[in-house]
Amino acid sequence: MSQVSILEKHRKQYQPKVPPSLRQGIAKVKVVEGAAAEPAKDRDVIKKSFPNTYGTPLLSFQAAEAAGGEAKALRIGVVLSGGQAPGGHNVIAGLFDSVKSIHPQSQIFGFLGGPSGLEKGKYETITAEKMDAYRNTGGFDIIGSGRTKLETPEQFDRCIEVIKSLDLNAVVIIGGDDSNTNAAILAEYLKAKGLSTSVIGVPKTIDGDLKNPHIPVSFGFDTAVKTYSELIGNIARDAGSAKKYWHFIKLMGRSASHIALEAGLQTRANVILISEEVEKRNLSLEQIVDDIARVISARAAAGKNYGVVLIPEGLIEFIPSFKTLIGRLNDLLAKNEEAFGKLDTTDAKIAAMSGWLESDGPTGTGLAKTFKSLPKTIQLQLLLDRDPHGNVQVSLIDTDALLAELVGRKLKSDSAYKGKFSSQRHFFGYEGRAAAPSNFDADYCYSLGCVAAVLVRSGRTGYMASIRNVSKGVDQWAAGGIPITMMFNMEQRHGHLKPVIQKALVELEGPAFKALAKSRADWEVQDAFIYPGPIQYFGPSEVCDAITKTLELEQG
Ligand code: FBP
Repeated sequence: MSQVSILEKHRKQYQPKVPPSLRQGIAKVKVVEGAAAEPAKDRDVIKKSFPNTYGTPLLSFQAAEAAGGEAKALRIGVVLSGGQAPGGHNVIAGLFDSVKSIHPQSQIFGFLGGPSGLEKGKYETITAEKMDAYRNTGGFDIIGSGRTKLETPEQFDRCIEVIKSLDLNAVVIIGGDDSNTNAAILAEYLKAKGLSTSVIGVPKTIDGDLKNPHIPVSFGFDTAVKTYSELIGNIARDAGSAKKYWHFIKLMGRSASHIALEAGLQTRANVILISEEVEKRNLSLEQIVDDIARVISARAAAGKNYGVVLIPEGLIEFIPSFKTLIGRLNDLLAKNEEAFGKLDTTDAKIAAMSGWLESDGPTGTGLAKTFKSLPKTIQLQLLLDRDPHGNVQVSLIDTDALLAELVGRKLKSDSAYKGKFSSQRHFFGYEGRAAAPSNFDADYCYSLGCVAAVLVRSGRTGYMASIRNVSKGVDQWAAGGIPITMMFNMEQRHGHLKPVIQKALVELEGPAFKALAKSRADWEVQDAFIYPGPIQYFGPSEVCDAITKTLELEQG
């Protein structure tokens, strides 16, 4: 990194705030053990799968009078896993500063390109100079990230070789629900093999779906959603100025609609779709289209041929008929992998899949009908490669274009509609994932890095770093560690029941969705837009340290 912007230059000087228990450095942290923690359900089967790491206590931290523990150097490997999320560099900075503060010979090894770096032993030692260049910056470019899934004994054995060759005290895995699930499996594996190396997870994902009573929010959500809300506000202003376009905006969030919900609350767009609601109400694509067309017609009747529609990225998988279709496509793609791989034209792929669906009996005929009714681009997008976790890559499906097209057709066929409909489409995702972290994420991430260091130092494994009370000022933040197995439940994955961290979807009975449901009708025809503006780093705390509406509503 040779050149930096003026903002980045100033931002590097920012010293993240940490909770009171961490303020005197990690040597002066007292780790207090609470009750043994167990998952809410499926206890027996999870206990059986994790005999060495199940039932460990909840941990909370207190500031100690004097330094405790041995002042020995720690050697820690760190992995950035999955999609970028603002603040990842600060997690490493918190870890780095903490371990150096207890012993100058401590070392942090950054595994390159995500979990595969750990498996292949590709790493870089993080120097003070390198660390300083990345403080309070967005992205994961300090060591890169990747989506390799570490889950087989062979992979774990290769990791063990690397862990032994570097003589690591710990591996810190910074990732989402799947990566933290695999962190717990690795922790169990290492213990079973007699290794004392800790494995600690850190909750990351802009999607906001790694949360529970102990993890109020995953890092990156705050910055990403503020970035999108700024852009949506700008678009709403443009729409209200030009008065000629309907903007269809797809927002990242592979499954859960937390981002769309928060951005909706922040900007008051005219239509805010929430995938979880679509599923609950068993809505079809036609009903969704009809509802958007209803709002467009009502605004046209009020002389407003413009507006903003927010669409969660994962919507398509939550429309019940599509969910079944995608599940069947996954099976058929896996079953016919070789034959499908040999097809070289789009038409051949679509035709082959339609045939396979049709040969599936009456259910298949219905699914084939839905598949054939879709525009070609969407058909092809549904057939694209799955990610290493078996997920459809929803970021590659143009749901915004699909809805704009179908709404356009619907309005054309409606003789009562007298307005003008012209659409613009947008996808906000990648522009938020590597944004410079807000104060909230800068502080939260740096603190999570310090928490991970405390957990390593106290010899814990299979824990996730946790900070609670984050809706209050940093002075009230409470740091600690949560056994990952307590977040588990059993789910079907690739045809097998597996222990995994439950993904936190939008709760329709939760305060954030209820706030949206209460007000959204008022935002349809009125121009009630709010323009949040850009993230601020310098200025009044009310502006710079603001938390998301979701956190405010959920945590009080
Ligand atoms: P994580 O779950 O790994 O944090 O990634 C989330 C995400 O940003 C989703 O919102 C999006 O669907 C996906 O990553 C895109 O993945 P990719 O970077 O592989 O295109």
